[in-house]
Amino acid sequence: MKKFWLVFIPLIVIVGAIIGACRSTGAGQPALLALAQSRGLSPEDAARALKTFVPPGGRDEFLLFASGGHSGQIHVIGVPSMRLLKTIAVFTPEPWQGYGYGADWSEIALAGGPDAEGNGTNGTNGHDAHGAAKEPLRWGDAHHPALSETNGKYDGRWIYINDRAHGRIGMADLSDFRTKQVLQVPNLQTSHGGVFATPNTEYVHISSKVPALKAWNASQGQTVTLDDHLHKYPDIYRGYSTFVKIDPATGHMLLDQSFQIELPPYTQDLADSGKGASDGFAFINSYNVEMATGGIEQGQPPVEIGASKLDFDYLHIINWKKAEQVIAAGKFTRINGIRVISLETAVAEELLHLAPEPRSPHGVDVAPRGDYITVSGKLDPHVTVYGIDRIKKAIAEKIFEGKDRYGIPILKFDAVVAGKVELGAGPLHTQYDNKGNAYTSLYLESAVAKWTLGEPYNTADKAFKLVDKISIHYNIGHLATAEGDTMDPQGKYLIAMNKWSIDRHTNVGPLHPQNFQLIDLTGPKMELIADMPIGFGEPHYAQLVRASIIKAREVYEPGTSPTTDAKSPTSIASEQEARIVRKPGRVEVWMNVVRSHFTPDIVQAKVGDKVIIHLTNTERTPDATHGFAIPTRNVMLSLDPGESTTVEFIADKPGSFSFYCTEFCSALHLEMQGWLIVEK
Ligand code: RUQ
Ligand code: CUA
Repeated sequence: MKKFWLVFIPLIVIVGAIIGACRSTGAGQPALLALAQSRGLSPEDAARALKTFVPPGGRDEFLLFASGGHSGQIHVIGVPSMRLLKTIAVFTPEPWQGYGYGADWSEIALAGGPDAEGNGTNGTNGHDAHGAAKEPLRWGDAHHPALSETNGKYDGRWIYINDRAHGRIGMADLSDFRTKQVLQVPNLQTSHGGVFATPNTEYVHISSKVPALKAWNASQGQTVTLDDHLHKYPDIYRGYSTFVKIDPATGHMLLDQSFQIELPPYTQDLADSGKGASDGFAFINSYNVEMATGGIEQGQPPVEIGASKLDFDYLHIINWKKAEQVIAAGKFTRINGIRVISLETAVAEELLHLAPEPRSPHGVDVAPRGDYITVSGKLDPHVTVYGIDRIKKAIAEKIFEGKDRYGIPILKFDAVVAGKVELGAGPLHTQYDNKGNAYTSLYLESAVAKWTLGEPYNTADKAFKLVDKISIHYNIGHLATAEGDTMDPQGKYLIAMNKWSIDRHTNVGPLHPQNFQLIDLTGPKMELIADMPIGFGEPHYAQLVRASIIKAREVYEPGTSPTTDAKSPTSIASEQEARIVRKPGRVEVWMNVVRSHFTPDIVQAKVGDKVIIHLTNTERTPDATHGFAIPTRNVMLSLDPGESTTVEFIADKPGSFSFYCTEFCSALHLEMQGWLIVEK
């Protein structure tokens, strides 16, 4: 311990000198020293504290948009302080924001989002090509967030995330951090590959994970048997790569302008977008090219064994710009409401190729200039780096080593691989920095490996080379470096997203939090500087963006509907416009919401009446959010300043129900209440 302090004293002197120079009232050096000692902090700990500390009222330099896993949400975390700033509800109800508790904007989002006219739903959710319920789903497994991009860089406008469980994509607008649309992508049951945005957010890509029954539509009387599953698997299942068209003005997903490419029923895994040198391409990993069906009781091996028989799986290389032309030429079939390019057409038009990749790969991650594509081995200690120049050449010169059973040409492995690097056990995902380095998570080894991309990036190095490694705690999945999957990585920080925390935090019961770890990339060696327990679901991927790129509004323009981001026709401008209109079987209310009362504050209805309440928060003050909650029913709204929202329900039971504002909005917040009186 003594030695520590010998090292530490000079540091304290420097820190103290800086503080002393900047502030006349700064803590003295002995006080700082005593403080660190009294808290049992080592010199390294004290330095880490200084690296991550954001003073009261200060701002973080970066924002981490992290998937919430089966919480169905996106979590927004300040970096380097690792403070949670916001949760965006996407696939699951969230009462604070009134998401999924009666507010029209959230019900519209959960039900598919507004149609082209900006109102109602497009009815795509609850469509039941796979037998899904008509009632909107109330859960999802949020995996891979994708911020929208312009010229291959984050533009801070929208964020998309896939639902691993259902093949859905949620879209949130970063002007108000609210979900606007949840789209069930047809023909997908599950999803993993993506989402990613193409370099100008022309499309957001999502592909199936476990293949789904081909052109399946249970409502058309199709059936399937166990025998089909076990013996006709290669014929009856298909994967799909989906390019979901994005409206360049609103960020909404436009199903009628989207398309799919039919894929073999391998299990398509992670995917990434080409950019720069590889713009126009998409890359998807796969496993289970063996097409193992499972069925332990039927004498089949479990999938984990059946899917690992062969030494190679296939990297799928898709030329989506070519696919666009094929669609424009009308060479598609519409299946369950989306245009689909068949496998035969994809092969004939030469827009789909395979390249062997070492068995059971996981992540595929395109380098900043788009020249290299890194594939992680999962069961192989190497990452394999493919060169886009080599891929293009092999395609042009038809350097094939054969075809798969569906006739898709397989590019020769040696012709397309630019190099391999041995990193350690269980490589999963790779991100990049601004100095020509790549960072790969090692699941089995619980470590992050730093390696160089070689000459085109960093003239000091001629080859792909492992240069540093750091242990993490424990079992890292994804990792995120600052803008590390864009054409403009920022370096500086890396967040390790760890699946297990074991002994890192106070025991709060057998379900331990996940563990995010912040790693400083600025020194010659990577340094772990903070832990952040994550006590909700299992996060997957995250993206780290400069906070200055996100421009959220402070308040809404008066009367704004969060669905359309325009003035709602049912909004009111002031208390004077508040009113109740009664018709047989129906009560319609235009309610003003302001500190500290609702107008009207008594709503009278008869049992069986349909009650429609249009609420407008007519405040202009930031933070003057009001809630509107009615006990005994699922009505729980939140109205931000300027917002207008509608809620509808049937007054199905008699009684007097006291509704109230759920936000402590003023000194007389408790008085902000009213009654719904339902007469017999
Ligand atoms: S992956 S299990 Cu993002 Cu490593 Cu989903
Ligand atoms: Cu409004 Cu409390």
